[in-house]
Amino acid sequence: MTNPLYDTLFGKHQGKTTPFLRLADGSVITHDGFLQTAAQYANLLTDLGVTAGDRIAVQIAKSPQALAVYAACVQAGIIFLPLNTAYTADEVSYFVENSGARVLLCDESRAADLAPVAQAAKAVIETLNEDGSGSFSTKAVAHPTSFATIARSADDLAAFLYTSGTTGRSKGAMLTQANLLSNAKTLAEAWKFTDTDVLLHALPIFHTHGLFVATNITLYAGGQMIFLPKFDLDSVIANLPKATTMMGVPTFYTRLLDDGRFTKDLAQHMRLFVSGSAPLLSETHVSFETRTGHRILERYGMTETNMNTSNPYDGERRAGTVGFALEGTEVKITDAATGETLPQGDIGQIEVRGPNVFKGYWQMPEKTAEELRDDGFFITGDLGQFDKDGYLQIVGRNKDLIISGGYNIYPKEVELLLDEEDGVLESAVIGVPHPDFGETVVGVLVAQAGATPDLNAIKANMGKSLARFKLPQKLVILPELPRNTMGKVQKKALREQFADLFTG
Ligand code: MLC
Ligand code: AMP
Repeated sequence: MTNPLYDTLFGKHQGKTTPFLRLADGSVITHDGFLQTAAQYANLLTDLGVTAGDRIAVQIAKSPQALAVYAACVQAGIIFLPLNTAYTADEVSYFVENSGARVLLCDESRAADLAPVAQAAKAVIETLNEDGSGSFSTKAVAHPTSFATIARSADDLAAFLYTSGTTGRSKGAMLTQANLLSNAKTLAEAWKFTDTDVLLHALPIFHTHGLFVATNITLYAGGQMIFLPKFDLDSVIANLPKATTMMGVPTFYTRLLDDGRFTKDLAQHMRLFVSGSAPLLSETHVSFETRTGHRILERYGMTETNMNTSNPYDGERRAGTVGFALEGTEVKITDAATGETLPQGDIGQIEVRGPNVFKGYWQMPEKTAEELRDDGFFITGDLGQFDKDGYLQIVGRNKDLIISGGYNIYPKEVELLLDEEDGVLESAVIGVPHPDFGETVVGVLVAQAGATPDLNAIKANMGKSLARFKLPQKLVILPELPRNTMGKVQKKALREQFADLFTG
């Protein structure tokens, strides 16, 4: 194969006039139509001077054209760097600079804001809007609808996905063609995807879940996707009867269960519901089965590793667990201090190894060495245990991380900004239970002597540089932060103190 990822996911569909994407307005994009757009984009990118191994940063709304940019990158050997649309110019600036992206693709409405970012990083800026318009597509139509696929090997890089670090600096996880391909094949087989499947796709496509899990599996199997711009309850309920499978974060499933229109009849013909990216509460699992007769299949993964474990397709899908290691992937529970494997039943850090595990963090050899062992095991930062039947349970995190509605927030990044605010002496940012998002962000402040910090002004100011989903939903002032004898802030005590803030 000249380009394993392109040939396996995209190339094999060339010439097929069967549907690939079904849009909310009822229109259909065929496999071949999609690939022709992708080829025009690949030609345009080449014209812009982007060559194999270069990066392009992409902060655009979900659309068929946005997905075609991913396909174009794979075909041209360009490293695809998708970014959350909620990121501010400050945040985007870091990713563009750090990755050395040659092109920054954004929505027209953001172009004025992001032009200085692109200029500072010597990147070309182009626009692509949700409706497919923009400077990028206008230029692309003049290009041929075929492109000579650039040869790549399985070990070549296909994508950078940035994941925040405990120190506040984001790390670019380097994913190879083999990482993505092995996971697509393993998951498609484990979950029995075929070309008759129609996946209801309501996830964003700038993260592993919506981009690699949902999309790559569908492409691998040759199925179709009902491609919705975002998770909108009315739209999901209207489209569910046309689908066979759905993937989502737990918030998708709790929102569906909160709606009376979501009935057994509506879900009757569905083959599979998959949940991941955040813990699915056992009670959600049980309520879902009671309402629909379906047991949600929960799996476990992360940006650096794609998917690691899954509950079985056939056999018991056990609530509160993420199942077994996927084919070809090893999972072990180790002692954080010694790295030794622990006996069954003990709680320890989860480590994984396999063809799905990334190559390292872009230009961060020390960070890579801290988390990726020489023998190939990746230290996930999650804590878990195997139950007596070998199902993996995730019991907590060894990393200071909040997961809200499936988005990750690293407290350190928020604390650094909070500490800069007027009248703030110090701060601690914690995650507390939230009925919709699972967890949400709370900022605990200590005021400088004699100061009375203006909490509304602080929130407004932080919103200028921080994506809205990372902003504390509540700020509280305490006389001091609880600390242990070593002086370390006791976040556990704070989490307990504020546990009922949104659920009480
Ligand atoms: C939106 N908002 C959130 C939020 N999403 N706040 C906290 N957490 C979130 N996840 C805020 C917005 O900033 C806005 O705030 C308000 O909520 C309304 O925005 P919205 O866009 O209308 O929200 P909504 O459409 O309801 O989005 C919620 C959601 C979405 C759950 C549907 O967040 C979502 O699609 N999440 C999926 C994330 C995902 O794909 N994760 C996979 C990561 S990969 P304001 O202040 O402006 O009103 C990974 C690996 C793996 O983890 O294992 O899969
Ligand atoms: P990300 O860095 O966005 O890829 O997020 C990965 C993290 O999400 C993992 O390290 C876990 O902490 C969490 N995660 C993913 N899937 C699950 C799951 N099924 N249950 C609990 N946590 C999960």
